[in-house]
Amino acid sequence: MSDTEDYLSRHRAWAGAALERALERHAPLLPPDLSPVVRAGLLTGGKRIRPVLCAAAYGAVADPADPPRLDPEPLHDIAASLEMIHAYSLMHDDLPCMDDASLRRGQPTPHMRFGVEPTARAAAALIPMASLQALESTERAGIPPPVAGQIAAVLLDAAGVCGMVGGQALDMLGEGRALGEDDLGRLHAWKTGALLTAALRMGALIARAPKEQVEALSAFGRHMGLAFQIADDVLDATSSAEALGKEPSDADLNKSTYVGLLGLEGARRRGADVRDRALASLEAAGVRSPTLEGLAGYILDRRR
Ligand code: GRG
Repeated sequence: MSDTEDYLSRHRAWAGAALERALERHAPLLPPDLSPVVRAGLLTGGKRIRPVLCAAAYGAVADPADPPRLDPEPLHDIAASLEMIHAYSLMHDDLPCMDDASLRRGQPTPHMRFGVEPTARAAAALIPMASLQALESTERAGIPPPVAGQIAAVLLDAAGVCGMVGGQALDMLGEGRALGEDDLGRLHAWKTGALLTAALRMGALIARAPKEQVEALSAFGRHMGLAFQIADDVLDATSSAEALGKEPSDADLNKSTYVGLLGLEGARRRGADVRDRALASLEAAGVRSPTLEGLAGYILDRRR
């Protein structure tokens, strides 16, 4: 196991624990029939890359003395809000009216287990739950209200119409059409890149890093968001549904991909180039983080 894989498996454990805490806090708000559906969407596997990136960004720029370093638990609770938005998006994305997916993370998708209507409601319930999680956990962490508001706004902005929801709309409009590189870039910058960028930006804001470092980590996130998607397209073209734990594939859905646009080798080269640009953004701002460097390598070379 590489150092980064080892790092990720340890860090996945705290992300899971933070999601359990979030469920305990928010469960009383849920109609009883939705609790198991939310639980399945949140806690069935997943790489947890978004909360891990958030905590890694915090670790890269937090000053040990000023402000006093956060205890791990409040930091993890804030980071969990990203995974809650991500989980809702996967539940909705897999519904029959969208990608109609039967397999995700190696398991039947929530709507296959619990039905379409409860899954649609459970996923929708996760949106306000994630928003409250971001606001309440920043408050519990003692982050001053203006910064806490900024952190929550970063999350919700990334989830919104110029972020994930907007990217999903472009994705659906693009099905069956051959998109050029500009259109494909915009689609993925919104659909996938925005939330990954938010993870890094939130980590930097929690650390109350200087503006230059906040922007450098955000630029790292934007580049790595694109690298993440290119790696996804390469995996989709070279791996099986069984190995990836998800179906249908992009080809089944008639979607434009970087492999379709640039060829397999071209897509791999582009991914490496974008990763290098991500690392250069950190270097230019003097941010030294072996953890983020390792995660950048993992994002490109992962197997699922
Ligand atoms: C109604 C237009 C409209 C939108 C609703 C459904 C939705 C909002 C957004 C979908 C966004 C989406 C599915 C983005 C996919 C991003 C992505 C690359 C997912 C896979 O992420 P991983 O690999 O998954 O991190 P794991 O399973 O590891 O968590």
